[in-house]
Amino acid sequence: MSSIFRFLKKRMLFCATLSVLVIAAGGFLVSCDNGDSFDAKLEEARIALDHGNYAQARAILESLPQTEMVLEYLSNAIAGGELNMDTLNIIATMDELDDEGKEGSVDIIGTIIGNENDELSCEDIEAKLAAVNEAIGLFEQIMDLKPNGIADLTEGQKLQLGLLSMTRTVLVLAKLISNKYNASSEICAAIVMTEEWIKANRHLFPTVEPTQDDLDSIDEDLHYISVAIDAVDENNDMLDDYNEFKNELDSDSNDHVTADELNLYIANM
Ligand SMILES: [Ca+2]
Repeated sequence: MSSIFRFLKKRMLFCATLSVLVIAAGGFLVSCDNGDSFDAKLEEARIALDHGNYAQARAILESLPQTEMVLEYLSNAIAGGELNMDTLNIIATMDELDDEGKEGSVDIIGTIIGNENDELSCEDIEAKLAAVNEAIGLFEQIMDLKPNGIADLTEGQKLQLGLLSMTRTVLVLAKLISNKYNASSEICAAIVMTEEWIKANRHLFPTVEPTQDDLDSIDEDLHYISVAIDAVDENNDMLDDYNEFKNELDSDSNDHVTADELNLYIANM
C-alpha cells in the first residue's frame, strides 16, 4: 500500500506549489477589487484556507453562491477544520510514517484524524463521520453539476474525493470497533486506528457488526478511491496498490464488502 501514499504525497506537494502560485497570481489580479465582489470573497476564502483559517474560510464560502469552486473550497475547509486534513499535515504525517516504516492505510488516516496520542473518542468518531460525509457530499454536489457526473471531476477533485473516501472507510471501521470495544462498559473509551493498536486489542472486538448503510458507504468509498486511482495513468504501481487495498477489504473481488469480509480484514491486519 505504500506507494499510493508516496504518490499522493508527491501529488500534493505539486498541488500545494501550484496553489501558492495561483494564490499569488489571484491576489495580484483582485488587488484592485472592491472587496465585495464574488471573486474578491472567493480569493479571501482561498487565502484563509491557505493559512489554515478554516472556520473563517467556511463562513465566507457559505455566504457565496454555491458554484463548483465554492463547493470544492467548502469541502477543503471542512476537511481542514473538522478532520485535521490539511495538505501540510498530511505530508508531515506521511513523512513521519515513512520514517517509522509503518504505512498502512489505517495508520496514516488514523494518525491524521486522531488526537495528539492518535486517540479517537466516541464523540470524535461521530463528529468526524458527519464531517467527512458533508465533505464528500459537497463533491457529490459538484458531480450533480456535471453532464457526466464523477467522470467530469478534475484530477485534483478525484484525488481529494479518494482521500476523503479512505478517511470515511476508516471512520466507519472506527465506529464499528468502538461499538464492540465499549459494548460492556459504562463509559465510552477512546480507540486508536492503527494496525498496532487493532492487533493488540482485537480480541476485545472479535467481530464487528456493520449495518447495510455502513456496507453501502464502504462500497461507495471503494468506488471513489478507484476513480481517484484511475484518474492517474502515469504510475502503474498505483493500480497494483489500489487493488491490494481493495482486495484486503473486498476479498472475493465483487465490488461489495460484506460483514464477513470486514471481519476478515481486521483479523488479517
Ligand atoms: Ca466482496
